[in-house]
This record gives sequence, structure tokens and C-alpha cells, in this order.
Amino acid sequence: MRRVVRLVIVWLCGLALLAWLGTMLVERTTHAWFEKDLRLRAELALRGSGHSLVEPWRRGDRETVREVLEAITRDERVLGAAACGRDGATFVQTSGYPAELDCGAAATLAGTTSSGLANRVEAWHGQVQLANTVVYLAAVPLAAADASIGAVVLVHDLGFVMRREQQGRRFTMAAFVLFAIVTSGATLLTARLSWRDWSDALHAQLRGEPRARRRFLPLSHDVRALIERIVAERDAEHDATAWTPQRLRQTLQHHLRGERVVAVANREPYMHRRDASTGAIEVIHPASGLVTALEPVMRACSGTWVAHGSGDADRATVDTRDRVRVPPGEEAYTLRRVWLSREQEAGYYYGLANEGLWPLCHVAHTRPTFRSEDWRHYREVNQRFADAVLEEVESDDPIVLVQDYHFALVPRIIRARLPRATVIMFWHIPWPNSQRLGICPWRDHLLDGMLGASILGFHTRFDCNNFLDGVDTFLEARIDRERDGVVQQGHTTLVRPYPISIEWPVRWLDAAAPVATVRAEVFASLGLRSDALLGVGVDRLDYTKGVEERLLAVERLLERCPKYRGRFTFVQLAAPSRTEIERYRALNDSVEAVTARVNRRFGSADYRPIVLLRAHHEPPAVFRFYRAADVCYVSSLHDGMNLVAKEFIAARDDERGVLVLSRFTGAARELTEALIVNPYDLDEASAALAAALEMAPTEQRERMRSLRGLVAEFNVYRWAGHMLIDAARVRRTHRVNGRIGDSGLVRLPLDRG
Ligand code: ADQ
Repeated sequence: MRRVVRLVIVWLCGLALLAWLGTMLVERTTHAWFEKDLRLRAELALRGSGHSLVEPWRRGDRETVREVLEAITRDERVLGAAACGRDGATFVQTSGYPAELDCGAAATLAGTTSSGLANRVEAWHGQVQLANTVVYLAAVPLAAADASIGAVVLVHDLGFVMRREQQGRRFTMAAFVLFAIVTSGATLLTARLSWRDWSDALHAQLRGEPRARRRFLPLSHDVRALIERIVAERDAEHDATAWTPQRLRQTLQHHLRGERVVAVANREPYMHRRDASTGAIEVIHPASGLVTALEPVMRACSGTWVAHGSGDADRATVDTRDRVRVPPGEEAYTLRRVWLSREQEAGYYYGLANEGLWPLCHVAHTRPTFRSEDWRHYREVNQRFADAVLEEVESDDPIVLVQDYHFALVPRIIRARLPRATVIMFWHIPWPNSQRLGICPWRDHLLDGMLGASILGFHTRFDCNNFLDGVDTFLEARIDRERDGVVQQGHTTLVRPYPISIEWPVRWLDAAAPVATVRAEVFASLGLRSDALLGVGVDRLDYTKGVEERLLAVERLLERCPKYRGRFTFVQLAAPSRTEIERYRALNDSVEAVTARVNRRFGSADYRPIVLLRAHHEPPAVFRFYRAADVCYVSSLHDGMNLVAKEFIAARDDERGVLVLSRFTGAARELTEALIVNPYDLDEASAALAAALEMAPTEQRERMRSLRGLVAEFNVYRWAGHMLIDAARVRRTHRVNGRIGDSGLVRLPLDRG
């Protein structure tokens, strides 16, 4: 404000100075013009009347000379005239001639004597101040036949000149003031119009109108680059410390004011089962990547996990509102169980989710099956879970984490009921390309349901792009590729990659024995010699995991490298999964068949090349195998991420062991120090197994150290933390827009983090 006042004062002073200089210039110029004019007029008048004066003057005819002079001075601007003789005396003077300017005084003013006035060759002119006016004197000598007669003094009134000059000064000043006003006004108007134009364009830009974007491209580009740099620097600063449960809690506290989180996932983190023989209730940790990742996050954040109650003792362990505090013994959050009928489970879970969507999203050569009856159950169950979530939330703007392909419709249902909710949906499996997605009869509903979310997360950028292409192909929605978002009816869903991971450090290692001890125990349990080599595979028995291809690679290794026969054993932990589905039963049979064949071909009475442990193993047991192994082979044909690979790395605090990893896992994009293979290429895969078994300890250490550094840093707290930070940003933007919406100003677009 002070700056503006200063600017105005400087502007006015400059203007005044300019006006003054202008007036002076005009005044001087006009004065000089007037003087010249008077001089010419006087000389003209006297010289023109010269002969009329000369004769009577020489005769001494005063009367005639006076008449001639009176005629000359008839102009109102001439006060009078006097004829001064050669002796300096006044011969005659007109009636208005000023008394104080007799011939003697005029001669003095002209710088000569009285007689000298008549003898001058040139006329004399000068300005004289009288008592109450300024006059202009012109003394013009008159001669006849080269003999001087005298001089005529003509007195002009300069008052009118002064008056004209004054008028001129006023006019000039007024002209300057007018000029100043007009130019200032024009400048202000131009500035205002330009500002409005600029701000209109900027507002349009903020609203994301494409024309505006083109027009402001350089500005927008520069500003965005700057903002991105600031955000990146801030994030780098922020990420300088490790992500831990404490830090995740602080993030929730700091960014989301300690808001409770409600997660919804089909699989429950703790399943209660009744032991058939003893009747005692036991707690099972289901074999599920989703549970592995999400459970530590829920421990850190507290809140509620809504899940299908699938254990046969689940009902016996909940309270009257179907809730139970978990983890058992160290209660940190609430598990809310939802009950499904057998038909619902068959249609929604086994049917649409696992016979339809699972094969649709994985390129693993199993044909998806779509039944309208399954779709009906899927919608029904999605509504059921959404209702349970709505019962669990405590505000009208809760944070809801919707997990996986079982609940594609839940985000939209929650959004319809709670428009201010922050819904984060994470899709744990790959997303198909548009041609593949096109075969699903309900793809539009699925896409639309997911777009109810505020943030939609996938493991990789590739999946995000596939999703955006799907929306582009099948829905009426705007893709904002700059911000990774989809805008539909004014609602924006950010579509971002958040590569999932595991907790770090892993709690199952807290009580773990040293590697050498564990190795000796595991070897003993498998009946292996101490110099044996051990490979391990850990999976749910699912056709996408490439278990058959893995066993075939072991077979090829033994074919190609006889030295490993009798020495190399591959143990496969295979948790039975989705056994209600025919394709999974067939897989189970084929895996058993391959195992039997390889063991027949290369085994002996005391040597089994493949040990198939077809059972669920509790996490500490799984980690024992990871720690005992020389090589871990993850051979998925297609996998969103694959946490087994990361668990193996976490288990190896001795910095030994080699990971052989399928290039078709999301993990392969991060874990580049692993031996990356094509699991379909049995020659390549078996060669990688051989390379792993022969790898020098120093190389093992180098690779493992680097892999451990990566998983430690990019752990699951970071995964959740980044999603929550983005969610907090979305909430802030919505809050601001809520306020702006009330005030009628331009809304802010959701920005990238
Ligand atoms: P999943 O398909 O379940 O997960 P994955 O990521 O490999 O696959 O996780 C499997 C989990 O189950 C691991 O924690 C593993 O220890 C455990 N497990 C495997 N076999 C077991 C057994 N026999 N006994 C006991 N536990 C066993 C989905 C996607 C993945 C994605 C995760 C997380 O398919 O691509 O990585 O979600 O997003």
C-alpha cells in the first residue's frame, strides 16, 4: 500500500514539473513573438507615415504632426506617440502619451542623450515598467534628404500582452492537467483490462480448461516445474528418515489429525479355527499378500478392519456387534466380521472375483468365466461390506481403505452416502489392457465403481496407464494425464502407483535363531546332508504363481547339470487356495504329478529332488525355510508385486542366499539385483538356478546387501504413508474448495504430490 502511495506522489510531482517546464517554454516563445510583432508594427507604422510627418515637422506645423501621430496611435494597444526634435525637446505628443516618458526620459532609456535619439541610425526598442503598467517603447529616427529631423517615440501598452500570456499560461496548465488525466486514465484502463484478461486466463488455467492451458503453456510449465521441484525437495527431506510404525502413526496424527482408518478387505488378518481333535480354538494367519502388507499398517494406525468372517470359530470369538480386538494378546485395532451365505461366497468370491476378475487381470492363460448370477452376488456383497463400513465410520469425512478386486463397487457406494469421505482404493493385482478388459460384461460398472475413490493405487505405473486407457475407452470421463487423474462429474480420482512392500523389520524374525542353526534344523527335518543345496518356493497354490514352471525348471537343471542330482533339493511350500474352483484343483493335481515325475526321474531312496509341502504354514515356519535356503525362486507368470521375494530378502540378515525372480512380477521392477528370468523359458530359468547355486559368497553378499537396503527403505509403512499423505492433500484441497465454493471463487484442482 505504501509503495502505491509513493508511486502516485512521484507520478504527480513528475507531472507538475513537466507542466511547469511546458508553461515556461510556451510563455517565452509567445513573449518573443509578441515583441517581434510590436517592433515590426511600430517601424511599419512610422516609416509608412514618414512623408506625412516630415514636411509638416520641417515647417514647424505642430497641429498636422499631432494629427498624423493621433492617426497612428488609434490602435487601442498603442498608448501614445511623441515627436522628439533634434535638440531633444518634445516637438509634439499625443493625448494618451505617458507624461513620465518625455523625450529626455526616452533618450535615457535608449542609452543616449536627448539629441542623440534623433541621430541614431537604427530604431531602438525596449520594455519599460511604469507605475501601474508595462509598456513597450519604439524610438524610430526620421530623416529627409539624408538630414535628421528627429525621432518618433511610440509607446505600446504591454498589458494586453501580459493578459494574453497569462491566458496562455492557464490554457497550457489546463491542457497539461487534462493530458495527465486522460493518459493516466488510459493507462489504468489498459492495465486493468490486461490484468483481467490475464487473471481470467489464469483462473481458466486453474480450472484446467485446455485452451487456457495452451495459452499459458510456458508460464504453466515453469510454475509446475518449480512446484514439482519444491515438492520433490520437501519430500526428499521428509523421506530422509526411515519409515517405521511410529512414523506412520505420526503421519496420521500430523497430516490427518489422528483420524481413525477403516479398512475393508475380503481376507481377515486373523482367522479363528476350531481344532477338530481337541476342540480348542486356534488363531491362523492366512496366506495372503494383502494381509502380509496391510496388517502391520493397521497395527500402526489402529482403526477397524472389515472382513469376511471365514474361520469356523469366527462367530464364537466376536462380540454382539461382530467385532473382536486383534492381534490376539496385543490388541491394537478392531476386526469387524461380515458373514456371508454359502451362495453369496460362491457367487461373489469364487465366482465373479476369482473365476472372473482374477484371470481377467492376470495374463496366465486361464479363461475368465462371467456369470450374471455371480455378478448379482458381487453387487449384493459389495453393498453388504459398504454398509458395514458405514456402520464403523465415526464422521461424515472418514478415511476408508478399500482393498482389492473383491470390492470394485464399494468406493462408489461410500461416495454416494458420504460425499466428503476420503476413499483410498488399492488394487493388489495387475490391471488388464483395454482389449482384455473389454471381454468383461460389467467393465463399465467396475470402472465407475472404482472411480468413486479419491485415490486409486496400483503397484506399477504400467497398471495405472492400463487403467486410464480403460477409462478412456469405455467411460465418459476426462483423463488428466498431467495430474494422473480421472475427472468425472466434477469428482477427481487420482490414479497413482504405490509399490507395496512388507514391514521392516519383520516381526517373525524377532525370535529367530541364527541362520546356521535354522539351516541345520531345516536340513535335519528334510533329511538333507549337511553339504546339500536347498532351493525354496513359497506360494498359495495358484496358477499365476508359475509353480509348475518352477518345478519344470528344477527338472531341467537336474537334466542339464548331473552334479546337482543327489545334492540339490527344492522345497515348495504350497498353501492350498480356492480349492472350490476346478482350475485350482487341476493345478494341485498337475503340481503333484510334476513333483512325482521329477522325484521318480532323479530321486532315490534317500533323495527327493522336490519336496512338496502342500499346507498352510504359519509365518515363523515360512521364515525358517527362507533362512535355510541357498536360493529362492519366484516364478510367477504374472504378479502384481509378489511379497515372497521381499520376505526372502528380509529373512537374510546373514546377507547370503540368491533370489531368482520372474520378470513378470511387479517386484522385478524394483529388485534388480536378483537374477531376473522368464519363467516360461526353462533353459534360462534352470541356468539362473545353476548360477545362483554357484555364486561366490562375496557376490551373494553384494547383491543381498543392496536388495536389503532397498526393501528396508521402501517398506510397507512408506507405502501406506505415501497414500495417507496424498489422501491428506486431497482432503485439504476439498476443504479449501468447500470454503471457496461457498464464496464463489475459482476451485483449485487436485495437485500431484
Ligand atoms: P498374493 O497373491 O497372496 O498377493 P504374494 O504377494 O506373493 O501373493 O504374498 C503371499 C503371502 O502369502 C506371503 O506373505 C507369503 O509368506 C504367504 N504365503 C505364501 N505361501 C504360504 C504358505 N504355504 N503358507 C503360509 N503363508 C504363505 C496379492 C497379489 C500380489 C501382491 C500382494 C500384495 O497377488 O501380487 O504382492 O497381493 O499386494
